[in-house]
Amino acid sequence: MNSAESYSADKIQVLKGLEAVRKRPAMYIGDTATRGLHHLVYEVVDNSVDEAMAGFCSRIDVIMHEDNSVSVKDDGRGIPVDAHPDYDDPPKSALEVVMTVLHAGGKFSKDSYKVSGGLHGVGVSVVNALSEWCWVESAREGTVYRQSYTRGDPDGVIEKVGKSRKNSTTTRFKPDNEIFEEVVFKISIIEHRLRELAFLNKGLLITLHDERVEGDAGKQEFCYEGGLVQFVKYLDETRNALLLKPISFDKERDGIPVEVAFQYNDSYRENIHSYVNNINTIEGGTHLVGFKTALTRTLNSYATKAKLFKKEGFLLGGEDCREGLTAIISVKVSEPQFEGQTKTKLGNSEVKSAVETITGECLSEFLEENPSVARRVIDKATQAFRAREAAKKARDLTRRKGVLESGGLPGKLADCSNRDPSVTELYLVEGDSAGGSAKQGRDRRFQAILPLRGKILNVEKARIDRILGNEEIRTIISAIGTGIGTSTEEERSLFGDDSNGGGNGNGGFDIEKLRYGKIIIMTDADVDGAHIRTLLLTFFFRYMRQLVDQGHVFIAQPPLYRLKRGKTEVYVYDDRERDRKLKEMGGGNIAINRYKGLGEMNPEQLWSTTMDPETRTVVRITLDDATRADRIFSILMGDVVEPRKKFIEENAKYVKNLDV
Ligand code: 0RA
Repeated sequence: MNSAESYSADKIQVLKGLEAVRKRPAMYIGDTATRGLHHLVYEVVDNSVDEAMAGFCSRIDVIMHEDNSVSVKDDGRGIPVDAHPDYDDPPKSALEVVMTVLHAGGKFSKDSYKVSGGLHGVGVSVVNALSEWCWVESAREGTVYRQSYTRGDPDGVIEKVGKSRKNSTTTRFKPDNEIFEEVVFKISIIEHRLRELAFLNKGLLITLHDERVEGDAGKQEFCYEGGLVQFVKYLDETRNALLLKPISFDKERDGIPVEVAFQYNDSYRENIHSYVNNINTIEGGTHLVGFKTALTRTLNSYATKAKLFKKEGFLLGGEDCREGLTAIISVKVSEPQFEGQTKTKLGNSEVKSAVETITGECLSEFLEENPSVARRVIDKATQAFRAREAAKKARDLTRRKGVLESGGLPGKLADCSNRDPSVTELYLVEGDSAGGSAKQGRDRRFQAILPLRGKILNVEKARIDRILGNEEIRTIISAIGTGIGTSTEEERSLFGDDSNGGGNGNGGFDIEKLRYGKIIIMTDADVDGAHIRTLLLTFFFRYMRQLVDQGHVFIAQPPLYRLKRGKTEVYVYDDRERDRKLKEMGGGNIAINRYKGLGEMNPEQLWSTTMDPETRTVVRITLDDATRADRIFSILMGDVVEPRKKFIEENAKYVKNLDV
């Protein structure tokens, strides 16, 4: 899609120096924890994907090396090495400028790339600055050039190091442990992003080799000729599809390429993911609004014309048309404006009409040509409409009872005295007996306790009316105070701002009404506990998504063992720590007490091991990744058994810390 016009170094714009990056890394990559660490890889890979989007690269090879360095090789044109016109004293190659000058890169110059990844696009110089060491090899016109760097500074000038018949770029870097809290890459995170990129760029081959794993087990390949259609199938692997195959189209309008694929399944949830220049727009935006508007309008006008509605003048609502919908919308925009809290909401208004027009035209054509498919979709949406009416009645009932309003706090809740959510905490505790201990052990000034009896409803398998009919869930909702919304970010974006979860007409989610800044899930360290935890997380993810997004949800970490010798008592939180401590204590005469449930601890023990902010550990739940989380929840909570078995087997070793 790009002109093959020869590059000249002066297209690279120079904005700023690099020192700032090492001083304030979080400004550039978000944080210096797991998320930021993995951003480094995304940044480097995105540059290669840009080269692929420009039509010059068909293969990207990513290797996680044993020393925790990463290399990324692509078969594109190679980074130019000619002298950069802005640097003559001393002279610098374009490659050196790309690697050492902040915000330098062809991608920032409008005409050298038609589109480019905007969000991760902080520039590969940021990766260089945050690496203990880094090197780049660019193979161009037969020669391999190389330059290496230490913490962003060149070790020397660019050198010719060999010959190559093919052009390519290879970047290898090792994240600096002076900067990052965590320098070990998680293959599952990298793998997810590479797969996503392969789905979004059909035909592009991306390989991943984890050299930390022996043999072929560490090797994977991602390449999807079917692109978004395969992406939708992948997301819906655990669901029952309604249509034989996803509906899809791929068209350009006003210079904006638009790709869409979607399928309906027999669930009640809407699952739409949108992308701009390969970046997941978590907060949605104009492309999404364009799609939704066109979907609702086109289904209604088709059904009306085909006389599929019984009552004249009847119209389906937007959410009816999206019940059980899984969709991917991917657009390429040359100058994307990102807005919103996390800068993942597309603002360009011209994109709305491009997506809306294309979706409208292509979908009505498809419906005309496939009347039986059309009827199925309309039937599904009509059923959704009826269920929504039933839910409204159920909700009015519960609202009359006052459960969803603030003020009517549940009787089981032992509230705290402080009202300031910046300090208050709500413990959701498994079982009445542990709940009792927690109530006695807590600091009642800022810690509230809500005991939960048994398992809460699996919201993944229930429609909203049943969910609201569930006693345990209603109690949780009223204790937290925010109300609920539909879970999807898209829904929020449709309602314009983040204060309204909206959508199901269930009163909406209002973060301002949050009564506790920390919602802490405290369950037993056994299978049932893990299940209850997952049920609660699923509920928060689907119906109080902002709580999760904004980091309000935590998991308590109760100890697994108490080791006791004489008067010395030590609590340990996993088997490894137990063995280490046993060794430290010198073996012999140590009583090992395994806690099967929270209920086995007395109030003081529970306080000191699990609830005292001075000494406890709580794990914050983060959802970096909506598609990954969605898949994991649907695998764990959905109907189809096989993928769940497989997932649990594969992840058995991580079950203690299932981070989604
Ligand atoms: C600007 C111009 C040209 C290549 C690239 C950027 C380029 C950058 C990266 C980063 C990773 N892989 C890359 N591959 C290419 C070349 C222009 C030309 O040869 O005419």
